[in-house]
Amino acid sequence: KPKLTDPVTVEKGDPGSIDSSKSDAESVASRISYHAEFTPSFSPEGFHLPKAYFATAQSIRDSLISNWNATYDMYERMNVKQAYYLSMEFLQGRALLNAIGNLELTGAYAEALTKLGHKLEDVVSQEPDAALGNGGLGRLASCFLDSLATLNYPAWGYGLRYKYGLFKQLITKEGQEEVAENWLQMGNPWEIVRNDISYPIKFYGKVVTGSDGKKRWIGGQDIMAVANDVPIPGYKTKTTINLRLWDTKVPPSDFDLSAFNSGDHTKAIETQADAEKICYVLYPGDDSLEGKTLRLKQQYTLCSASLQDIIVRFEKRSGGNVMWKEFPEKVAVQMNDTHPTLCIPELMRILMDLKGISWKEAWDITQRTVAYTNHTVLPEALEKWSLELMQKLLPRHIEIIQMIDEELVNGIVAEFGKSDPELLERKLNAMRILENVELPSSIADLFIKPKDISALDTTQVSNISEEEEEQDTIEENEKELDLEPPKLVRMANLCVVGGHVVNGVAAIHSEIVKQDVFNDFYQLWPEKFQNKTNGVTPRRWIYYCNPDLSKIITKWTGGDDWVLNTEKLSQLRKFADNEDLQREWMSAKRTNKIKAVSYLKQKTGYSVSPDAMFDIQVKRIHEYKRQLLNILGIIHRYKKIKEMTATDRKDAFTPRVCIFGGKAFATYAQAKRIVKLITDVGTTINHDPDIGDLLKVVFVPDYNVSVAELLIPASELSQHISTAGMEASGTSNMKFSMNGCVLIGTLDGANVEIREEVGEDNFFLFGARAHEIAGLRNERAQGKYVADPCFEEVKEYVKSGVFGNSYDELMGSLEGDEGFGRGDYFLVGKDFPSYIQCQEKVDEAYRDQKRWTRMSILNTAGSYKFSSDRTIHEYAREIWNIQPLQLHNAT
Ligand code: B1N
Repeated sequence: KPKLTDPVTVEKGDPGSIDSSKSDAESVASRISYHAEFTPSFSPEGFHLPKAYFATAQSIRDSLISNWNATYDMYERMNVKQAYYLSMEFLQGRALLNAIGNLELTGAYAEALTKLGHKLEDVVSQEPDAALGNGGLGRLASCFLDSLATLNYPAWGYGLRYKYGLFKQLITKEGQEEVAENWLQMGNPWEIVRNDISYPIKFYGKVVTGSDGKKRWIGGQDIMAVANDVPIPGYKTKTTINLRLWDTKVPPSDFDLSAFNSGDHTKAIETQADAEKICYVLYPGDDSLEGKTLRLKQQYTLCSASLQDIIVRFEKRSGGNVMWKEFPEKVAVQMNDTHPTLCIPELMRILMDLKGISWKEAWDITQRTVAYTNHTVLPEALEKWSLELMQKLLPRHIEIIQMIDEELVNGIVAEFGKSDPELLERKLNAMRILENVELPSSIADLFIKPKDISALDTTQVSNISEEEEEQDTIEENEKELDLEPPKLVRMANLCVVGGHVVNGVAAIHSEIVKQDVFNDFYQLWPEKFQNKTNGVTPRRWIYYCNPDLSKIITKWTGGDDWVLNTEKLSQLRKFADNEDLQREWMSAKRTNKIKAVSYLKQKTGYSVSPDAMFDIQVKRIHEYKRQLLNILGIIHRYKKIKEMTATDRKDAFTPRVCIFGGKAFATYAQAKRIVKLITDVGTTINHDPDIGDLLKVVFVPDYNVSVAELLIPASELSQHISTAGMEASGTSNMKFSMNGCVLIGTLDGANVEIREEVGEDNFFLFGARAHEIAGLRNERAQGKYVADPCFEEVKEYVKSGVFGNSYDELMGSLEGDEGFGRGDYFLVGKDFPSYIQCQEKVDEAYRDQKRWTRMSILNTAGSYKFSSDRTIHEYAREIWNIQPLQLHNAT
């Protein structure tokens, strides 16, 4: 590979050559050379790969900017309704190949770069991943942008421009280590800073009431949010939408020159650092007060800057005649989970305090504008903010939230009446936005606690049980120690109350949202609740990442229009047993496996055989996703192999390469132990001479979008094995299925719908069902659970120290409630026997390669529903009410 110093020379760039309308290789080469010379990010000599990447990106950026401008002009002219997707995360990955492909310039660029001494694939792999997200939620936002642009919907994304994205993961002998990911170090050719688009953002301060009765929020800390635009090109369309990312700065007047001049340099730059650090890192750990404040500042910055921007645009497009009640006819705001909940009180504040609109009208506008997507039912992930912290940081917003809560309380009382105080109390506890906050006294008087009765009526005292007495003492002690339960703001409840639609992200998840998490709200407002099953973009997740398979699909479905109309994929069904297709299909998979083999060798040092089955589980490491079940299954397999003679082994087991990848949250100790166990098991098994190619275990470090693009096409079996009811949807399951990979999984999230589409025979199902989980946990807690002997054996094996001595805590969590025991909350032991049995069926199916290839083809054929194009059409029609609007390609 050329190094930075290799002097590949190019002809001088010609300023006259940057006309981006010509798409022949010669013109493209000339534009690249021009940028190498005139938009320097590097010193003038040489045309090494990093420079080639920059010049190439800059040349394509020119085309994107002119399409972006044309798209924006059209929206301005037509004044159409626009949707805005607000998200704290966008997991964009690389942009270059996608942009070149969407503009249909792949051939010209490949040829141009060859002329200039490089290969297109080497150039595109220079790009660092834009990892402004943690996992599925952020990647979904990016898939949505791709579909919005491709389908010509007038829509934008709004997010934050984090300086450091998701950390880089190193795998050492100690397990996972985190290193800062400085993705902007070499500059980012895809962002266009808009120094003329910035908005003031305020924190702290106080609220005063003016003589006109109007509330004003004054004092405190003032910063600026500055727009950075990332153009998002649609596929085979001129439409280029916008991802606007906010960066934070101090207002220009805030630099303390006198402090600097008098030698206090630190003080002078302090205010600057204080503003800039808001956008330093994605999701800073929030277990310290400082961390919490920073995260809340991030959320507010996103909401306030985006809404100010949206409102300025609305006012401008209204000309001199602003009709606020028409705002929801021009603007739809989608909140990606609860992280942008502050949109609700912020929109209320702007409308009332700055635009002089009444509470009633502002509330009506707000409700009709915003909608909320729920992405998780895990109680610990449902955001609650300390009321005290919010009161300090956002005093006006808390007043508004208190008003909303009060109106809600009145509404609940009106709905359920006061005749059944117990029912009313239950409803209020479930639905209120504020938690542990007193009710207005007119309502609070209805609920007299038993304790209070005892104080009034001494004859009742003897009826109080010992337990109750104990509880009373605890409560009294807490009061004495001032340990009142913390006052909290429940963001999800605020979203449900403040938005006009609440949606889950897969059919089963949306049912859980209705029947369980928000059941009281569902009973009150059933019409608010919807399902929008997630999807992924077929451009990135088949067409660009799997060119060999794409060619085959194009050939057998009679054209490449499946890239836009994935329904066409279902035509593959009728050829599932065709020998020619099967041969081509297997050969494409093998090519992809061979690429992965060399990547694995380079990243982990392990050599694996492309003849073995590639069995992959890649996703964030979390106990509910049960990477532990997978690795314990592997250990079971290893033990069984060891117990057999060399010939028996070969007959009993299908050779497998078990690949893991994924990051554990830096402070999630149990997840980190799982990573360590996987790598330790790999060290033992991969060096065991008895095993050879029959079993290999590899942990791929630093899993990200680009690694996924390499591994998914190479995968044959993929694991989606969460405890039923806990994975809201999953989206990698869709990507694997599209790429002809067979799934093993539980009836959870989108697995349910994937299995329906690809057919039961083409999905390996095991494990307990969602409705059984609570009962199973109860049984366990009551000691009624009968342990599976194989599972106990595997646990003991790990505890015996074969893979190292640090696993007492991890294995202990799978046991009762003593010591490290956590009662196996995720039911790994319960599902273990059915998982092992199911894996035996997988082995058997794989031995018959014709049968397996048929299953593989039927997975791709059945995956058409999981295109994010389908999902976006549903959001557009059923939530946002927006229409496509297309530029003529000739303009
Ligand atoms: O959102 C994805 C789903 O496919 C996954 O099943 C779901 O787990 C994921 C707090 C989250 N839910 N909640 C989050 C992310 C960041 C954070 O700070 C919660 N991510 C999901 C897309 O629908």
